[in-house]
Amino acid sequence: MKPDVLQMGAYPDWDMGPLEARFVLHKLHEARDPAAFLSEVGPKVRAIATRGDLGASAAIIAACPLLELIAVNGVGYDAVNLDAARARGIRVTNTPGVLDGECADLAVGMMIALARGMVGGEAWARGGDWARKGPYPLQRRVWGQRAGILGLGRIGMELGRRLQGFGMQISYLTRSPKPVPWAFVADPVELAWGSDFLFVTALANASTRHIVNARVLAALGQGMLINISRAQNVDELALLDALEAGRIGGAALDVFEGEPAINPRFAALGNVLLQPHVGSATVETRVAMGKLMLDNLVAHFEGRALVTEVVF
Ligand code: 8YV
Repeated sequence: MKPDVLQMGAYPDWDMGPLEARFVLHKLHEARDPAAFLSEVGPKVRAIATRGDLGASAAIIAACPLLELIAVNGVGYDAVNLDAARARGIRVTNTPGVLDGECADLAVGMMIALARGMVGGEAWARGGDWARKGPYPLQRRVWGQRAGILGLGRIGMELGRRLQGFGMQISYLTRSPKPVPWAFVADPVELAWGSDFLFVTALANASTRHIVNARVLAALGQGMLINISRAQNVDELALLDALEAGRIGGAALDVFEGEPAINPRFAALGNVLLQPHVGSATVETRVAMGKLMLDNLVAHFEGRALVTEVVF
């Protein structure tokens, strides 16, 4: 008999065939009345298949008394209520390793696009009145500048390697120094103080909540912030205040509080580059993420070791 799995959100088409071949999927995201749907299917659910952005709340976990596994299609598991999972011995898997290069690429692209004003430059060239307007305003240099990486996990490492190619002077903050040729800094304010570009790549948990706060932004000054991690790592209201007042050089953001409904104050700003949470969003990487989530689900129900279990 196929195990019953609660599906929290949509997956690409290529994931659905293999998932449906092995599991009975209950699609919460397609339910007209999610609460009624959950009370009907919850009692038979043995696994939850979710995404980094959707996770699994305490209420969802409580609605599934037979739950054994929460499989996240995503590296971030901050939206999974780990306390609720721990209390019932429910295991959690994620998809680390297969999206590092993608997220690092996006961070580099965002840095260059923001610093060089590429979005405005595109409109300048496309708009038809370049001849009348004259040369595009001068922008900011990237190569050789100082980069700070807040969170030197797998994605932060990939990012650092790329930034080396731009001859940047790299500092990083992480729990303890790592064997890398970059400068370890223990304090986020100090990291921001020494950065022209401050990248946030840390996983999100209670200890990193608002790690980029008003003081860090003040230390960054006319430097630029690039966040490809989770919105909660940045005090978004402090960031909006700093951007509106021109107190920081700019921000490139892939993640937002309450996304996909983002604070409308962002749309009015000229010193930001906004992306719709697309760090891992390439065909190649999403194929690999889908396969890794499936491999974890299958391993669990075949009684084999999980491929990428979250230890919490
Ligand atoms: C997406 C992500 O949110 O990996 C993560 O943590 O944030 C993303 O890749 C999503 O989980 C993709 O399915």
